[in-house]
Amino acid sequence: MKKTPNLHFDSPFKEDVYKGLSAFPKYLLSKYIYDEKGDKLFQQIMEMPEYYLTNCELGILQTHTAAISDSFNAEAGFDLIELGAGDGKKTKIILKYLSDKNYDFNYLPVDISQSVLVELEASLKKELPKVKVQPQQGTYFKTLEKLSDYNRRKKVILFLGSNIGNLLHEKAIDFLRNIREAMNPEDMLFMGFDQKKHPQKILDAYNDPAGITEAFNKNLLVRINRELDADFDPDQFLHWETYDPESGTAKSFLVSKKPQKVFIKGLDLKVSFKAWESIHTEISQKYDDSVVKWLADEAGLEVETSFKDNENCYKNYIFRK
Ligand code: AVJ
Repeated sequence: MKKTPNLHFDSPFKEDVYKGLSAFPKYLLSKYIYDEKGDKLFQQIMEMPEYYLTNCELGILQTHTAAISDSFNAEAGFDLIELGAGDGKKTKIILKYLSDKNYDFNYLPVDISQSVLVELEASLKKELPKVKVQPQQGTYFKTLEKLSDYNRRKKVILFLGSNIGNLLHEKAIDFLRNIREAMNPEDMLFMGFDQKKHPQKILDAYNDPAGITEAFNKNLLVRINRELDADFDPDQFLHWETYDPESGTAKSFLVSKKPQKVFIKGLDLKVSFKAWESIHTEISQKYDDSVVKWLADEAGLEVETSFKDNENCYKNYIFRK
């Protein structure tokens, strides 16, 4: 193994890019796709006909609005905390129901991006003026920690969009354990998990002919060029998607079309690519009931119920401590 030089980085982005592109095989972390441009590309992905996840989950929330909301079982009043709220399109279905029924609750969207929260609050003020919104800018766990003291009200935590799918199982368990830590015995966790299905349908969702998913992945290179003064030529890489039906893992790569060298001035790093060498950029894990139950067991959580669409495309689970 090569010795890692004892370097000091002034940002996690720099350190992670350095590590990922010095490693073998090379990788970059998918969380860095989401700068302003990456957020826009993901919005476009959610509009694509091939990206079934959004509509499946929307359908589940529409079909089971009452059953889901009533299962929150919160006559006494509660805090609805959403991790990674985005534009709130899906959550608004639940918010409307709770608001129409005059449930006593606060909606606390948590996001790292202040501008996302400002927009969400403004749109809620217009569309659902009765809903009490308390935006929480920050990371998920810092915020959950802050909200986990015992004298607060019951918490219902939402984590939609199968966002957990970006984590390897081990990391997903850590994530669930952290949420569990923040939960009191009466609290609930409501989460979306994309399900195993026909491999072609999964591949198509991550391999659109218009090239939006390609641009989304290549945004990593564009961002490194801009923020770290590098000279990646995104056209010299192709986007490649795989799906392993055994593990349920969809995996994205950028593959170098030729031997090439890239210089990242901000890291003083020269990166060499052989022809057809890969950079792994993202995983999007697919699940079934037994895997979800195993993850929950490992994290000390219990599956209470689940809600699905007719085609078993996608499922939302309620967990308790
Ligand atoms: C936002 C992580 C749920 O993995 O399905 C969409 C991101 N990547 N198309 C996913 C994504 C490529 C998405 N998540």
